[in-house]
Amino acid sequence: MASHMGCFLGCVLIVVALLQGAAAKTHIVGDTSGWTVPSSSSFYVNWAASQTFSVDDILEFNFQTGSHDVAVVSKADYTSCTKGNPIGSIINTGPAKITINSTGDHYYICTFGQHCENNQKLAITVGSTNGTTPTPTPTPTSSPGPSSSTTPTTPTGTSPTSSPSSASSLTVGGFSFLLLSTVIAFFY
Ligand SMILES: [Cu+2]
Repeated sequence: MASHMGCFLGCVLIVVALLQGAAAKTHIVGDTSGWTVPSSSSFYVNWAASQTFSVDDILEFNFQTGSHDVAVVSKADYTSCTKGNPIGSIINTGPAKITINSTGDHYYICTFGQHCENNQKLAITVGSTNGTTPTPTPTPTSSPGPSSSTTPTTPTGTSPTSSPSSASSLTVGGFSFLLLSTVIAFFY
């Protein structure tokens, strides 16, 4: 009985961790400073370093329409502040919200005047969807007896590194829901 309860609690914790991992976050670029020519050359570098980006997260560039814009560019164009080959169309209207749709490195610049040259440029690195989720370790230390129920090894431990798309996270979510349903059905 107790072992079933332990398994049940473990599964609930796993599902909660999965749901937290799947939740998309909104990152306010530059926080309260917004998207502007920064006072320090390392401002957006430091800001990006303070964030953990995942697929499906949203970048919110806050700026006044007509004062700045947002262009997605290649690494080379980011480095050289080349404004002629944006990837997709330049976003002219603030605030601009961009959904991160792939892992890897992404680069954004402002094409106004010398803004990019003056460090209004952003580079981010996006990890896998549920890679760096701080999972609460399901170890009920207070439970009596030997923990015979070392909960089933989470199928998410080895995350789908091949294609961590939103579809795969949905699949994992669906699987964990099935798992939870099975445990509940078994328990009652
Ligand atoms: Cu600008």
